[in-house]
Amino acid sequence: MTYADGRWNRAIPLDGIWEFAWLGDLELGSEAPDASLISSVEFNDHAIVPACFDTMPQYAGMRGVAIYRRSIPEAERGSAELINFDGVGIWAAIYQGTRLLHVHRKPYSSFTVALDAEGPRSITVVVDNRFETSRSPLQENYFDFYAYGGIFRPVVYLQLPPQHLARATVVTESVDPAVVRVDLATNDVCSGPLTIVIGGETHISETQAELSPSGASYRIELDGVEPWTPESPSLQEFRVEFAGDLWSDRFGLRTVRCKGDAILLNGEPVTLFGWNRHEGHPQFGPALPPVQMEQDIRLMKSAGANFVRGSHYPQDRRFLDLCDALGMLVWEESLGWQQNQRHFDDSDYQTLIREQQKEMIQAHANHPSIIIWGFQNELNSEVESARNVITALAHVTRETDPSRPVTFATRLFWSDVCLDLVDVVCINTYPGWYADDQEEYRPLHEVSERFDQMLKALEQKRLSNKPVIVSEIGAGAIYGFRDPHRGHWSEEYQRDELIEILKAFNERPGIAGLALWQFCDVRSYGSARAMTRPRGFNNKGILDEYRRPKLAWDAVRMRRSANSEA
Ligand code: ADA
Repeated sequence: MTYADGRWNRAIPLDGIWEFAWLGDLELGSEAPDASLISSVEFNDHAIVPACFDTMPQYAGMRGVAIYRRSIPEAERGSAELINFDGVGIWAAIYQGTRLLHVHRKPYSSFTVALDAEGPRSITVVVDNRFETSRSPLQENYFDFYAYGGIFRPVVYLQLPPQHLARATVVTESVDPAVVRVDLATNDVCSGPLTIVIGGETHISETQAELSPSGASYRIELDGVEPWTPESPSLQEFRVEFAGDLWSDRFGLRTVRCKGDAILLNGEPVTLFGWNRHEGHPQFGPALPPVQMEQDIRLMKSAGANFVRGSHYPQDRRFLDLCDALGMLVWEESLGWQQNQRHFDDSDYQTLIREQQKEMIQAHANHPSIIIWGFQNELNSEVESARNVITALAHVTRETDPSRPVTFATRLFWSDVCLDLVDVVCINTYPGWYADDQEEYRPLHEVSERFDQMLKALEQKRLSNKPVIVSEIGAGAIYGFRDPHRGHWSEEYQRDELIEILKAFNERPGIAGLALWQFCDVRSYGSARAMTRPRGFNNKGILDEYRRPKLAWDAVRMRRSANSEA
């Protein structure tokens, strides 16, 4: 659960320059460092938060332990003090002074720690970016995206009444008539006056309401509220005042449902087109400046996109805010990449991914841009045991938020045994790149053939009654490598393949969505696996890592903008 959303009126940012020390290959074992180690650290340097320590020139590419420290504001007596971290990787231990408050094992998850009012006014964070499956099993070395270390998303300090709102979520029940449900939960059983204000109008006013951690719901009919759409992303302000506490946030009036093979946005079928996007930049890793996030969204929109898949982890809340404001539909998913039986049998891992899924949904439920919840990209879903994993995750997802469809992306459309368990069938496929025929030069004909095979497989599996998204497809190209032979890695081949992909998609209107792989090049494996990744980057970006367009960009832009105008 995150307390920072809706708390901007009471949040004090802790971003800026923190004290820092590099502890390198310090042995951590299975426990967080004890007080004596924390108190003996000599903070001999400084580091920026939010940022990745392994993008600092002297630690670039290194794995090990880093430690951060800074002071925290003074509190009024009797208040609850919390610190929210929006994203830290890979493993972290949080201390007030030298007292351990929390061990964090879920990279990219937002989490909140409670402070001790009597404790010292400083916070210390130990961060380890080494791969260690017993301490930090969610992110592994074999993933095809670089695992950065550091406090790479914002940190905020909050001072709240001791009994306070823990969540305030607005769910659209219907767009016309406009009806929403406001779900409230507190940290503790608590009673007091309650007011719910939407768009400046007071809708609920009770002199003595009782709220608890298990929650209460209020149904509210609204008048004259514009629905949220990508074309007209109209946001509504809401405010909840309860027993001296205040929560203010935004929501959008919009519904999303699956009906047959269509995805309905506000009751109308929507065709999704856009990109998979990693939070990545060669100099900042995932700690992108917000202006880069904004540019990314504007770039995608300029090329005709209405959709982005936040591959492959919970997103930075500022990116989601921007998607809300600029009108971009989002698929958000918890962290996962090609998990297999080893992970299915690991109860610690299974608990952590379910927690991350639930926390991601609770933290981001008010973002109208999010229309799909996903998890476990390309897990080994051809084995029966994967069904348990997906059933459990789909259950957590639907229980936490029944208002959005659920999915996972498969790469095994013929042999997959789990697709019936989710609402949207999502297929990652690389015809013409990871080609069927490894001997053929420029096997571009595989693209339309693969689309047909996919649809045939779904028909045979009796899945044609679900919406289908081609959730990854693309080809690699090295920026600037132009070649008259137009073969693999040339910008020409990527462009030719992208043209085939768009053609195949346009010719099959029954496919509900297409997410190209990928928006821009991103740093990949930090191991010898990089052999298959020239420069150590996944080069399937249609922009390079600095967002410079490859040849394919204009080809996509011209075809898709023309298509959206048609
Ligand atoms: C998979 C995976 C992506 C990326 C892609 C590729 O489909 O989901 O994260 O690794 O392959 O580039 O090969």
